Amino acid sequence: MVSANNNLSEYDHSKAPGGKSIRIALVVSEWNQTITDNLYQGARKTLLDHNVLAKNIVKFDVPGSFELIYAASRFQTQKFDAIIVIGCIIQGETRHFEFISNAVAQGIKDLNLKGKSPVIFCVLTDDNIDQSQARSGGELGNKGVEAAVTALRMISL
Ligand code: DLZ
Repeated sequence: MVSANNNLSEYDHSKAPGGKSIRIALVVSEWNQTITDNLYQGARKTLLDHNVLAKNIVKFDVPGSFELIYAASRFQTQKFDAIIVIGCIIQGETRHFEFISNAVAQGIKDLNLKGKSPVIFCVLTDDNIDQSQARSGGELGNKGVEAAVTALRMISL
């Protein structure tokens, strides 16, 4: 996770294998799109840097983070080595934040328990947009980069 104490955006490249045969699906939520697009760009560039072929990186947009679960489950039934779900949920005035955040985390965890292919959690859950910007290419790195590295490491399992 990106934090002041553990910023994986500055990672050891040798710990993340890559390869031309790897296929990865990136599912991207359109809510808070400037943030999710930065996360996506960070993830995509990192995969390319690790020799994943552009044609093997598939992007699919969904309306909001809640929809990441269903879309990821569909990609799990296809031949993808890993799926990265990208979203940004920002605290509002109602309890919607808790419902969406918990549902997405539980849903993605459930997909991972199926063991078909790893689903990497790249969903920011922040108090405000400043925190999201800091973690999507700002002073605390880019969680999309971390998600890509995590995907490559899990594929090598
Ligand atoms: C409805 C909603 C709200 C209030 N906030 C967010 C958010 O901050 N981030 C996000 O990704 N999605 C949000 N959504 C949309 C839900 O994820 C979902 O798309 C709708 O409830 C429709 O199922």
